[in-house]
Amino acid sequence: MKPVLHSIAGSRSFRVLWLMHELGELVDVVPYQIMDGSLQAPEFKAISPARRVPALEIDGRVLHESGAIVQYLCETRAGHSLMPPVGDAERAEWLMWLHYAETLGAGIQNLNMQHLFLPDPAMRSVTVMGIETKRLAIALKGLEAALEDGRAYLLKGGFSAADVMMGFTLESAARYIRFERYPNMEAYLQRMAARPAFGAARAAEGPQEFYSKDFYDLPQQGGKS
Ligand SMILES: N[C@@H](CCC(=O)N[C@@H](CS)C(=O)NCC(=O)O)C(=O)O
Repeated sequence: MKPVLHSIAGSRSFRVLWLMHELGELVDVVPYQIMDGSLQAPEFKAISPARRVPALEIDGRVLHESGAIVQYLCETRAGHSLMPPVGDAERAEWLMWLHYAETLGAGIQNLNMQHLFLPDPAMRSVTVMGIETKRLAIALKGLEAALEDGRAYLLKGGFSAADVMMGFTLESAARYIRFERYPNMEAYLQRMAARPAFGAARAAEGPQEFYSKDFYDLPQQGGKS
């Protein structure tokens, strides 16, 4: 049976979809939306207790947490070089970047809540938005510094699933942080987006529906962004 990915276009589920395209593994996509209540359906709760995407039905089990799914796919699929094996010199670094993508993801999620999902702009805290933007910029600076030595991917050994975790995340980060200040990261992101599997996964997931602007400036205190 083909795996089934519970997905929101433009969300972390893209990591799984992209990785499955890198692996050449077919998958059916069940689409959801953040604001239409579909994540609150009882059937979905049984699949994802936090009512988040991605969730993946595969190999007779149901998995949630994008990082865990990415690692599971790397561990259970053969014939790829997307994960350094246990004992490899780059294994620890691979794990570190895999999870660093979620440090960025948490910051982006907080900004999404403030900029996009609060029902009334008066509910926003411009102070919190400013702090979260700064914290995201600091975490991105760490990535920019790591790419300073000219490496094309997170690991010197080449493209890996850590890049899949990070590549999607950087696309979302660019809605809140101007990448002109981060030339290494900008080139890295373009390198990710040029991969055939990235393009194929993007076509398979369809258009995202929650960002309506390319870039979201911090609002003025009491104003709109
Ligand atoms: N750490 C989890 C986070 C999952 C997550 O928060 N997904 C978001 C989409 S990117 C979601 O489903 N949000 C729906 C909500 O918060 O109601 C993962 O990496 O899978």
